[in-house]
Amino acid sequence: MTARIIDGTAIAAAVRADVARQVEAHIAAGGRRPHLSVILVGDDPASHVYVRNKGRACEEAGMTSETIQRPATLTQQELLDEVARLNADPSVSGILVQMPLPQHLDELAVMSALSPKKDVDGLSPTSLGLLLQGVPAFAPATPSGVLEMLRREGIDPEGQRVVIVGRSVLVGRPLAMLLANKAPGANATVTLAHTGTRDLGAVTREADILVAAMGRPRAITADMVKPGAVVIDVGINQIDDASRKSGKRLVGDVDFEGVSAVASAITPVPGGVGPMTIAMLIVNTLAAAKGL
Ligand code: L34
Repeated sequence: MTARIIDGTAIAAAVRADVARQVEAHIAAGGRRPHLSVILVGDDPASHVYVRNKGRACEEAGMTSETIQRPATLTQQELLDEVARLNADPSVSGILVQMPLPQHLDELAVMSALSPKKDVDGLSPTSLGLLLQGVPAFAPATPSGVLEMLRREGIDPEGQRVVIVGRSVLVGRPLAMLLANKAPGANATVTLAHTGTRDLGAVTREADILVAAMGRPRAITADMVKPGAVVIDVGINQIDDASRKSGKRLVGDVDFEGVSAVASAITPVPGGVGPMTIAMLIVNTLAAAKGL
């Protein structure tokens, strides 16, 4: 079998086009133009690329955005003050603090400081708590991007066995909650595996839908995948590649070449889940502007 490639770039473009239409309708109805404020601390090159892509997606969807860049030497108090200022600014619809933060900053304290009404990233304890309760609030962008991608591809997780490898707060944990929800496009039987799982291959081979999100380059190999499974690769890892001009290239947590020969459908890296993350961020930003 040769897997169908799920085109995240195209699906994300369709989502963003839908948002752009809804933004114009919202403004035509007298609403305020949505505005996203992104806080970017330090000079991690990958974070700069992602944040630039987020700003561009806002503009293309008819939203405004600003990136507040601060040096890695920023203090915890300065960061909390910045968040408080944005919380209080009525022209700001949504706030995102790009992760990871430099070591000396407390990510949980920062996420806790976000107004739940502006937490378009869905990472505050309130948003994550509501997600655990099964109450609709802002869901984190990468997990909701995975669900939206499956929905638009006609892959229904209902009743299926989903194995997620990776338990991060950004992806694995919230994705497990979303997929286990008794809701259309979810209602799956979810296993949350991780780097401590004994005989990981035996667990992943149970999956009808396998999600790789543990941040280990090409760790999911063909022998770990049930023939015909759908494979969603959330990983983004930079590896050395002497054949490239840059000397580097991006790979996922899945060995794409090998697994493509076994799976029925697979997401590529780049061009898979990454663009969906950005598309769902602007979905959430519009919802925040509407006061949802
Ligand atoms: N607060 N921090 C917060 N929210 C998030 O949702 C994120 N994430 C993750 C890292 N930190 C965060 C992102 O924005 C990962 N992430 C993200 C966003 C976009 C892309 C990748 C990761 C993306 O656009 N990926 C492109 C390739 C980009 C490149 O050339 O490097 C892709 O096609 O996969």
